[in-house]
Amino acid sequence: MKNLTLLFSGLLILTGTLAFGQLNITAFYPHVDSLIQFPPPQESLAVMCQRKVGTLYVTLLRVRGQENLWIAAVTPRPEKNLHKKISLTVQFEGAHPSTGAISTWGYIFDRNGDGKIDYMALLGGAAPVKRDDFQPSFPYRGQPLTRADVGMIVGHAGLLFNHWADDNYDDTLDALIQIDMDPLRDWLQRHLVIRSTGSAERFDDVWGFPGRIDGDRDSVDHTERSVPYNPVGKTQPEEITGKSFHEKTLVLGMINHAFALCRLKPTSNAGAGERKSN
Ligand SMILES: [Ca+2]
Ligand SMILES: [Ca+2]
Repeated sequence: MKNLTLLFSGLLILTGTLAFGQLNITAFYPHVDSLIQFPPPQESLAVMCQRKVGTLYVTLLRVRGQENLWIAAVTPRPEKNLHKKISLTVQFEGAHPSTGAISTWGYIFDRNGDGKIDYMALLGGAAPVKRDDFQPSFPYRGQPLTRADVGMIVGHAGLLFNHWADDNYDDTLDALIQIDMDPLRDWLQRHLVIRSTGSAERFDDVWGFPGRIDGDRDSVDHTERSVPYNPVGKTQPEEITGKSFHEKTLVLGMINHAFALCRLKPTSNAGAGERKSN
């Protein structure tokens, strides 16, 4: 029972009590990426609970039929019908990929089954993703697009997520898989793996991957305390630092606090069926 059952036409199916504890960020990422590519039906989303945590509102949503699959949204105001306002698939404004009405949400996981979230795939934006068919002649940002170029954008567009993990389960994030855009075009170029495996806030494992995480690797210009990247939706590079990890650790804490306030647990007993909700 304690396993991750994968792959029914590429769909991720989560069953029973999860025992993901042995899976660090690079091992767990492909499963979450598969879920992102083949999300559950929008109508299976159900809001379980919403609580004010500090100055923000945390909403916990579950996917009906998948006991252990949770989504959290953090919003400045209490939101009704969040299951309709977040979109699990890419939307379009004209030919521009977009995230939908509420974009501050993510898939959340308790890999080691201790009742606390330790992995968050947080929505970063929407954009086309470079694949093998990407041509280097594709226009730069601001240049005119042909109808075929627009077709390429629409055909390759998807939701993009940054994956944050607490790989040693001490409630502090220590690993990240970050979106890194083409600096000259609004296309996803690659992801960056940024990990502190030893002392806190020193990035001692940093590399990039343009395709699959187990495929070719890129080197990444960085220091022990700062990793530059090209964010989605912006034209200037930014950097990942210890502060970035602190800020997202606060989000992780808020989500776990919301579970406690809601008297819910992200994990459930194997075979327990539909859990009581409050
Ligand atoms: Ca956990
Ligand atoms: Ca940690």
